[in-house]
Amino acid sequence: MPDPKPTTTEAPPLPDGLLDRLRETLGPRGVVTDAEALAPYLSEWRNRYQGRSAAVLRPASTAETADAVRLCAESGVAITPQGGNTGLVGGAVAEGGVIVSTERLNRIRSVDADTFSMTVEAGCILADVQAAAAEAGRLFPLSLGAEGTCRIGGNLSTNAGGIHVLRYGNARDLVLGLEVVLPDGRVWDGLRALRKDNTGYALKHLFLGAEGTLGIITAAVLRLFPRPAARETALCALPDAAAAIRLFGRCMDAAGDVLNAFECSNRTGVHLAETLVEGVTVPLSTPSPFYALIEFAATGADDGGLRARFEAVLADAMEAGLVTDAVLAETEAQTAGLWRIREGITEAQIPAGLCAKHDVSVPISQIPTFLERAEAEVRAVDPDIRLVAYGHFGDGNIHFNAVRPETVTDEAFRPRIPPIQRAVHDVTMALNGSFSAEHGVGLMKRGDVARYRSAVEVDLMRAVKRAVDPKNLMNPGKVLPPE
Ligand code: FAD
Ligand code: S2G
Ligand code: ZN
Repeated sequence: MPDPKPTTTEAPPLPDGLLDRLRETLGPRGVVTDAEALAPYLSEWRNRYQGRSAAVLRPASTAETADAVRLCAESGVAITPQGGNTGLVGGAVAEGGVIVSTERLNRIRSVDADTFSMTVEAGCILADVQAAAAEAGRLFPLSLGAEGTCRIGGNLSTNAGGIHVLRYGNARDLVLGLEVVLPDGRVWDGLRALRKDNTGYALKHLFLGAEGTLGIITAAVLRLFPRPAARETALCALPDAAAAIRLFGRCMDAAGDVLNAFECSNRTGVHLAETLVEGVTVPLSTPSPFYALIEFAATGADDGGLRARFEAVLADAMEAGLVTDAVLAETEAQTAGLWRIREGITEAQIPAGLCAKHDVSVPISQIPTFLERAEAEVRAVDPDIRLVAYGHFGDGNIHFNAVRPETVTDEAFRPRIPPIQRAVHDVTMALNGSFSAEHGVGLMKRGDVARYRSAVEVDLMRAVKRAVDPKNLMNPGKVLPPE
């Protein structure tokens, strides 16, 4: 359960003289203290937390970032790194100190098509990185609902997932090199575009997924891939989750080399999208208990073979009773319409009302068991909950969101969230799963780290934190449970 919002947005004052020194270093555009200008940096996507900070620093280069961090470290002032502020676990919520926004670190430094790599600064918006790769005839495959706002430093720092993990891996799998400003202001330049480099500890992996608690990522060398020439997308109606898992197996067997996405949803998820979000239309004749949105994509000349392969897989699956209806998009507009349904499920949760959200993963074969057990636990707390179960089933990742009943207010529902989350995470962990598949820990899931990660794991993480950030100034209070 997120920590209660502080009653005041009053930020603790900064030590005398620090702001003047920061303004000298960063220039007038580099330091924001005006309350109105500060507001967007202190809000949080789901409005669950209220940030408090006296200033946002906006360095325009790695050197400026290093100088700012050094000045803060000398004054013992905590730093909250912030990218697009789309994180969903409160990781970018400042609790005092300063915020360092990467928004002005937004240059695409270079694209090396022959090496299948590009070097970008941390403040580049994900959609801009995708576009720059496409311009060079390459693909940067990280893709998620917030891609128009989130920034690549935040993506790497949360080890973001999204819809193509199945084929290309998480954010951490897409990084060749990193540049990081350490908590004492030193710069680690690890910007190497090498796929093979066994020269000591894999330092980049300390910072990938560290949620800003070990340093500020200022640039990265990203892996690029061949751009698919052919892409086919289908929406399938299924009888249940078990059919989805068997269909996934068939897609992997028949077309594992081109399977680009395998997203699922129960009926409630699609129904809420259809009824609450503009522009969502489900082009199937009757509502279905379960749905799969599947994408094939192939590089090389598009001779129609990809579509034929997809049609054969779907026909066999219908024959076997795994798919009861399906639509294979004929045009780009129809493809976009199918993906609009998927995005709409996420968007629908805001107008639908307060919900107990879960971003869990289990071994793929355990998804039906998870859904059954977790639903039983949730219904025991409140039988009328609207249960949305959707997401990246191809990765074993379920966004299992228990939305308040229409007859219950947000306020009346709020106290039911902790027992629901505890029960759902207990079911997840009993199936050898993860209580945070892709969004990270932030502020929100520190209690789960204490409850479910072993003492050895927590000790090891504390040892790393103490070694890299001995003053505990880099995003303090995030990821690790209070000692
Ligand atoms: P922020 O929110 O600004 O920060 C996130 C964390 O990273 C914080 O701890 C912050 O301190 C740290 N950080 C930010 N920049 C840096 C830096 N340069 N160096 C070090 N630390 C830094 N996430 C998924 O994984 N998969 C999804 O499918 C997905 N879908 C989403 C859909 C929507 C509509 C929304 C709103 C969010 C979604 N998210 C998803 C969550 C979120 O978009 C990701 O966590 C994203 O990677 C956060 O990027 P950001 O730039 O907004 O980071
Ligand atoms: C997604 C985002 C938010 C949610 O859309 O895949 O990661 O509903 C999610 O938890
Ligand atoms: Zn997701």
